[in-house]
Amino acid sequence: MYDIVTLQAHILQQQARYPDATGTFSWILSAISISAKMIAAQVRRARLEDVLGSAGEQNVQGEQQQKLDVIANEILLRLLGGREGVAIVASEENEEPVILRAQNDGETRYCVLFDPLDGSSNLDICGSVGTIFSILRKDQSSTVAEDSLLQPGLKQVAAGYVLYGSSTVLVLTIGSGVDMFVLDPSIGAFVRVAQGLTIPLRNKCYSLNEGNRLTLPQGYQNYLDWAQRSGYSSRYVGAMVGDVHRIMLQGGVFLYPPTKKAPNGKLRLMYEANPMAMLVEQAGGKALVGPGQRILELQPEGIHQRTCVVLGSSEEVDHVMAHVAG
Ligand code: AHM
Ligand code: MG
Repeated sequence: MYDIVTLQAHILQQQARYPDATGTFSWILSAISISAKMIAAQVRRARLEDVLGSAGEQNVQGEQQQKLDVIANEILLRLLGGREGVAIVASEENEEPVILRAQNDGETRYCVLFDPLDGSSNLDICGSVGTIFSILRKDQSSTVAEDSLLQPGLKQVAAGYVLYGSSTVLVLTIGSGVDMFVLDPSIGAFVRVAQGLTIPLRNKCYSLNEGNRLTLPQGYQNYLDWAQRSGYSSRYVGAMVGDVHRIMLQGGVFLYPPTKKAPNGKLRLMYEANPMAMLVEQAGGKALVGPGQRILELQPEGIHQRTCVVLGSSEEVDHVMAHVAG
């Protein structure tokens, strides 16, 4: 017989390892878990409720917002806003961070950053979408709220994603390994299905938007030539959460290099690259911007900053970098 451990029980078990813990942090994770269930329910009913398609507005990146993007964003803002331990919330969908409790009153408070519905163009075709989140400790010394968000990914206290796929999966790290939970809709709880996930060291599979191939820097084109000659497969969901989840379980490499359209890369450092990099490294993989340059070491300069991303199985990332370094 094995124990059935819900996400809530798992969080309490982790909290018990720190005798001084006040529960503030656990309470924030519980808000994320409830948000994930609410968003999952909306995603399942999207076509029935007619919340597919564009909301007619552009987000701060100049992209069309989907109606469900807006709904998912509001769910997270409302749930996290109600938690005393949250100082600042920053979302890919909002130009400015939402400052909830910014006074430096000595209380330990946290900043939560998220991409509420990543890969939302997959919604209309019933494909995978996800939520990505990152938690930082608020820097008590900073007087300007945005400054306390601009910490390198290495400072993240926790990171995770929720994949709304054929089942709803939550993958979480709080800095010591990666655990995976699946939502059991019959009881409304996330149940732990794996502890200490490790990414396979190698898998001959790459994941990128190959339509951009001709505008990639030469090193990436050379890598693709090499991979294709070496019998690699190509897999691309078009939603980072879906692609990274496959790599977490089966290995391979995910790339979003600079392109002509997006010369600094398309993915956002704070909402996408940093949390995924923490998860990948915690699972024994690598997450780099370029040769020898970890995503987690980048000093952010703006909350919506973009970056090049190469992450996944350690040996597969090395193969890419060997070609990029040329
Ligand atoms: P989004 O946050 O606007 O949904 O964009 C991020 C998504 C990632 O999930 C995915 O990996 C990438 O954009 C796909 O981009 P492309 O369509 O250029 O391949
Ligand atoms: Mg996104």
